[in-house]
Amino acid sequence: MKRYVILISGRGSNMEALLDAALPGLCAAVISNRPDAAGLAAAASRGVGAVAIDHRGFASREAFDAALAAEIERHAADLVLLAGFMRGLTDSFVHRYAGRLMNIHPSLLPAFPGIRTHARALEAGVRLHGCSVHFVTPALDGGPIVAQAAVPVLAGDDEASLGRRVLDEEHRLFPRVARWFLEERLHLVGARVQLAGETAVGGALHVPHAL
Ligand code: NHR
Ligand code: GAR
Repeated sequence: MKRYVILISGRGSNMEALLDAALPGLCAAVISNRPDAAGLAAAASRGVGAVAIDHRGFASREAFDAALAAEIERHAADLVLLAGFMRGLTDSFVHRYAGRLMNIHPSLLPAFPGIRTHARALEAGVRLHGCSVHFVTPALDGGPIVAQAAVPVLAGDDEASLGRRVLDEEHRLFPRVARWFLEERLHLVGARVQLAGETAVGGALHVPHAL
């Protein structure tokens, strides 16, 4: 059975969706860079080890990332999932976990990397918004995209209503992708994502409901 760890910074609803999905792997730990992250208690209540490594206690990004990697190594993780993790990671950390480090981002990348994605989608007037799971590379939110889920932007949407619709899809998408990886169907080959045994999906906008 493969082992995975989840990195969070806050609420942890994506982490809860992963833990509740009965994935074919062992969640060895949940690690937060913020000691006050609500998700730490939610992990502990599910019997998963919860660890805080406060980034403010380190003199540099390199030193924080080294401590983070040491903790991940302690758990012998095969897969590292960023679920609302809000610290940019150094190139050396990203290279160490190349091909086994994935992030869920609340936009249809490459549109709206970075923060305030829902507000920026509304300002831009896009009719479709959503979320993306990508392998992490040094370029922030720029790594190879594995899967996306789209939602319509509705008349009268505000940041909260649109964000809620996207978050519901995040909770479906990330466990689905994590399962592919744990089943050894998903691989990063160079800069290309390979998914074995994918079912052909016809027509438009059947993602994620037809996955
Ligand atoms: N690291 C690398 N190298 N590459 C990516 O693609 C990464 C990453 C680390 C995190 C998640 C990401 C997102 O989904 C992620 C992707 C935070 C920042 C950031 O700049 C950037 C991207 C993401 C998350 N954070 C500030 C920083 O100074 C801190 C903000 C805060 O603490 O609130 O690191 O969007
Ligand atoms: C999620 O919407 C996630 O996609 C986003 O933060 C939220 C975390 O919620 N991630 C980023 O914006 C990364 N920069 P959660 O803690 O309840 O999973």
